Amino acid sequence: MNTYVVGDIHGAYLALEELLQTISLKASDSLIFLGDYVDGWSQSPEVIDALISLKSQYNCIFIRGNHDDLFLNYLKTGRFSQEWIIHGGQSTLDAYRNISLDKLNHHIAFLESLQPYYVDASNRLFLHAGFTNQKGIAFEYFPEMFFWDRTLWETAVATDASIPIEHAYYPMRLKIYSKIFIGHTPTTSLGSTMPLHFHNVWNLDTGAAFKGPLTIMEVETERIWQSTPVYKLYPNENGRNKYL
Ligand SMILES: [Mn+2]
Repeated sequence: MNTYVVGDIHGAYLALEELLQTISLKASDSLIFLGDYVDGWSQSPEVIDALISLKSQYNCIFIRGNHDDLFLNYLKTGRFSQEWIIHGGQSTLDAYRNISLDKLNHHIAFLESLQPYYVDASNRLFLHAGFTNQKGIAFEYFPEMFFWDRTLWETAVATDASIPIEHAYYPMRLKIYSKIFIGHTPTTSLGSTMPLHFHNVWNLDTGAAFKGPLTIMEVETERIWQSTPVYKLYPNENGRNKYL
């Protein structure tokens, strides 16, 4: 029985399918998706259809990403910001232009069902972005930070590896959970297309929306599978790259 955790997908249905075929799931396996299903490549509706279908076959946990929240807000209120349009929202609007009302309602229900975080029996925390309270998720004053924060990741990256965990300088937030799995801040921004690991934080957003691959990791063994770089699967699109 394996548990697989999946990084930011951003509409890259072809990459998701490629990886699911590679890992050949068993009925007893679990999947944890770290959020950002939409905004980027042209197949956001197909990604959500695939996730809904996986839910009927496997134990699945779906975390909420900031892009999923922006899209859901638009669907519920009709309002959106220019920032969202620039950062992938336009591709999602285009892809949903000819969707049936029935399917749209299923997708709204899916987006509303997304979880802010998940903690497993081994005290591993899974969430899209981070948290800000030194005592952990239950004490978060700003729940939107679960899908917007970048300071947890920056703290993990910037904390010198030589500082012992008992030292007064060691960040409190890195002591609470056995491991933390996040997406949100592409590892490509640190020059890597691999998942990156600092202290107890694993970042699985390997820049699928840009020039990186989609990544899946098996939680216990930390074995990694990566798709073809997504921009090669969508040669006639730009994703969230301004210029290719
Ligand atoms: Mn993302």
